Amino acid sequence: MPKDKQDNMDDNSHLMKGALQQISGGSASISKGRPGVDEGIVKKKGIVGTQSSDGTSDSTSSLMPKGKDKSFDNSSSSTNRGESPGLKSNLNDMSLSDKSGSSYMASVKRPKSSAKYKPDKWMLPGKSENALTQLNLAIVGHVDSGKSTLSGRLLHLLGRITQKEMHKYEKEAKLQGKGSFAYAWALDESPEERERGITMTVAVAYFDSKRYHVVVLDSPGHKDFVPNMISGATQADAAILVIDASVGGFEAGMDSKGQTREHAVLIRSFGVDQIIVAVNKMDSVEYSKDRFDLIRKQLGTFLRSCGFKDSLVSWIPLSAMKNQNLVAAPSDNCLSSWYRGPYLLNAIDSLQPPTRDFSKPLLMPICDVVISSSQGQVSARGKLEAGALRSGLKVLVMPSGDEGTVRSLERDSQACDVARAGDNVTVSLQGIDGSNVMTGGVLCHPDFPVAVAQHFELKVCVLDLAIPLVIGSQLEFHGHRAKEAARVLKIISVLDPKTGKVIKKAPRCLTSKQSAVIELFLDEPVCVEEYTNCRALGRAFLRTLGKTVAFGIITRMIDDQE
Ligand SMILES: Nc1nc2c(ncn2[C@@H]2O[C@H](COP(=O)(O)OP(=O)(O)OP(=O)(O)O)[C@@H](O)[C@H]2O)c(=O)[nH]1
Ligand SMILES: [Mg+2]
Repeated sequence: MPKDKQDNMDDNSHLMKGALQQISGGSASISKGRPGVDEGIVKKKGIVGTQSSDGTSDSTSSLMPKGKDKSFDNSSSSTNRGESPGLKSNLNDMSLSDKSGSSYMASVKRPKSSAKYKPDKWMLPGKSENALTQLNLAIVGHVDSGKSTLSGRLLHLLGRITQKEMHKYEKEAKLQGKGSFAYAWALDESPEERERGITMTVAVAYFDSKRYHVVVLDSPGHKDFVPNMISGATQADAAILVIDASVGGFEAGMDSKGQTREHAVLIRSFGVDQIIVAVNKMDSVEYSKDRFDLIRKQLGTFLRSCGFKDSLVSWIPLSAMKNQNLVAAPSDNCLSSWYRGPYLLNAIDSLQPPTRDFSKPLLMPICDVVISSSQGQVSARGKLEAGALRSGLKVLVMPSGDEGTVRSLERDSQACDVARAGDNVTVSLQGIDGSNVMTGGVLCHPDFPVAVAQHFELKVCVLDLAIPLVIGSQLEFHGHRAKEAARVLKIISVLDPKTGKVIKKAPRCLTSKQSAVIELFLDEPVCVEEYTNCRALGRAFLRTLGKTVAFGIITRMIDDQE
C-alpha cells in the first residue's frame, strides 16, 4: 500500500470531494473462499478448493436460468441473516456454521486506546526475515471480461497449475461444450459455476512474483454476485480491473448498469488506490492501438472521477486466451509493433508495497467459519488487518465476547507458526463454542475488543438512485464481512462535494450524487470501528434491491444507552 494510504484518514476524501461520476445500478493453491457462509459449499480438491461459500447473491440460485444469462432480474435482494440452516458440506464432516446461534451484545463496546498497547517482539516482522511481501490482489471487472481466464492463465504460466491438471480442465470443459472456459475452470470450481460459465464466489489462489507473494482474489463479475465481490475485494491491497476490449464488450461494462463502473467505484471506496487495468481480449480487435486508446481515454476519465490518481493506474493491453503480454513481452506482431510498456507480471511487481499495522492490537475480520462436527473444531478464515497471531495465543471472538485459544494456523493451505497483519489465514480455535464464531465477526486482542454497534453516523456518497433516500429508508448495510438490515434514522446534513462543508441541515431526502452525513440503525449490532481507528472496519456500503446506492465511512458510533 502506498505511503499515503497508511495513516491519512483522508485517503477516502474523494468520497466527499470532486465530481464523482456515478454508477447505476513464480509459485498456486486455489481455494474458493468466500467470505460468507450461507450456501454451504466447502470443497478442496487438487489445487482448487472452495473454502466456503456464503451464497450471497442478489438473486437466489433457483431464480437463475441455466446457462449463461446476464440479464435476468435481480430484484430478490436478501440479507440472509439467520437463514442459513448450517448446511452440510461435501467435504467429510465439515459443515458451515449457522449464524443464528450467536449471542450479540446490544450496546457499543468501545475499545481501549491502542496507545497503551505494546506489541511483543515476535509480533513484528524481523529484519532478517526474507519472505516476499504478501500482496492481496483483487481481480475485478464486468461479467465475462475474462477475469478467471486471466487468473487461470497466470497460475498455469507461473507453474501453479501443472500441465496435467490443465489437460484435465481442457478435456472436461470441452466435454461440457465449454471449451473456451478451460482456464476459468481452475477458478470456477463448482458445478453450477461451470455449467453456467460464470463465477459466483471469490476464488483465492496464490503465486509468487519477483517481489510479492500474490494472493489472487478472483471475483464474480455478474451483477447478482456483487455482495460476494465486495467481500473479496475488501481484503485487497491492489486490484486488476479486467476490461473486455471486444466491440460491444467494453461498452457493456461502461453502461450505466455495467459492473466495470460499479466495481471501480467499490474498490476505490475500499481504499484500493492502485490498480492495473488489464485490457483483455485484445485478440478480438486485432490488437488495435486505436481501440486500446479509446478504452484508455473513456475509462481513464471515469477512473479519475472515482478518485484514482493517473500515476497509480497502469494500462496493459493483453489477451489471456492467446497468452499475450502476461508474463513476457507480446510475441504477436500486431501488439508488439506499437506496445512497448510492461507486461502484466511486471506491472504487478511495480505496485507499491502495502503498509501494515503490525504494531497495533490484533484485528481479524472473519470471512469464513468452518466447523468440524466430528472433532468439534472451529476454524475462522480472514485477513489480519492489524497485529499478529500464533499458536497458544488467547483471542477474543466478537461480537459474542467469547475467549478462545489459537490451536494452529494455516496460510496458503500450509501450517505456519506466526501470522501478521496482511496475512490471509485459517485460524483453528479451541475452547470455544462454534456457534459463537461467525462470519462478519472479528478476532481481537482480549484487552482491545473491537467495537460492536447498532447505531452510528456515516459520511456517505450517494450513487444513482431511482427513489430518494428518506428517513426510514430500508437498506442493506455492508461493512467488511458484516451484513445487516438497516434503516436511515436521520439525515443530518448535505455536504458540498468539493469542500465537504455543510450546505444544508436536516434535509428531507437525499438524491443521486449527493454527499451527506446520516445516522443508520441496524436490526442487529455488528463489529465496526470508526474509520479513523481502523479503515478496514470503518468502511460501509449501502445496498438495496441488488444495487449499491451509497458508500462511505463510519464517523461516529452512537451508544443509545448513554
Ligand atoms: N477472445 C478472447 N476471449 C477471452 C479472453 N479471455 C477470456 N475470454 C473468454 O471470455 C469468456 C469469459 O471468460 P471468464 O474468464 O469466465 O470471464 P470472467 O470475467 O471470469 O466471468 P465472470 O467471473 O462470470 O464475471 C470465456 O468464453 C473466455 O474464453 C481473451 O483474451 N480473448
Ligand atoms: Mg470468473
